[in-house]
Amino acid sequence: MDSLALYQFSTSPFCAKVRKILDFKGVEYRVVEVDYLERGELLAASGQIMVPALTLATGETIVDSDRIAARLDELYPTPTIFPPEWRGIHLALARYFDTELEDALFRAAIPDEIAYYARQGRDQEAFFRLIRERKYGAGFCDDAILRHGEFMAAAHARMRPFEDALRDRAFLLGRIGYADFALYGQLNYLAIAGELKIPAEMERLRAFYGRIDRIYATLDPNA
Ligand SMILES: N[C@@H](CCC(=O)N[C@@H](CS)C(=O)NCC(=O)O)C(=O)O
Repeated sequence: MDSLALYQFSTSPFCAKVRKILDFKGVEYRVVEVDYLERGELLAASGQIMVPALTLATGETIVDSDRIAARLDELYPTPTIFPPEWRGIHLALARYFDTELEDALFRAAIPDEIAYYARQGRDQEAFFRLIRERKYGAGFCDDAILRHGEFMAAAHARMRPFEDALRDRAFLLGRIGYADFALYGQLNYLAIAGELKIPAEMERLRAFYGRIDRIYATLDPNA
């Protein structure tokens, strides 16, 4: 049986979420890092150009992190990411992270994401800017660089309730589940530069991020 293949951009919060769910379930997979400019293999596998896309052992490829997560939980039910009775709450919280929190963190991370793509090449950076500016308007990226402090403060305000909620628990709803993986994925925006930029005073969120980040290490015999 072929191992699974995860098509990803390593900076993508939705891909980080799926990676950690696979790690949590102990499922073997290979990562296909998709070049921002050259998406032919992704297109051939999935019929579209967005990540994450996951090719299953059957050869079927699914897209969209919510759909991938639901399918993985059916195929590999233990350990579950949807604790009994809590599925709806996990999905609702994850929806908040993947929309409202994503919007704030994505803006705050623009300088780091541009620097990341600039390291891949000038064409990659230019294409990244083009895609963003087509969606958000001309000058969006340079404006986000200028307003970085303001955007970071707005992101911190959206993170604060979750820092508070982790006061006496390791995971958001007690037992680990889908919402935790979604929050981890979005916090990944603050790790694009290679250092963790969750502010030092949000020590519970920093510990939470590390707790989920290390799931891989505990499963990898070579780690
Ligand atoms: N709702 C989708 C969102 C996926 C998404 O927005 N993917 C982004 C990367 S984070 C993408 O592929 N964007 C295409 C591009 O930047 O050209 C999911 O949950 O998987």
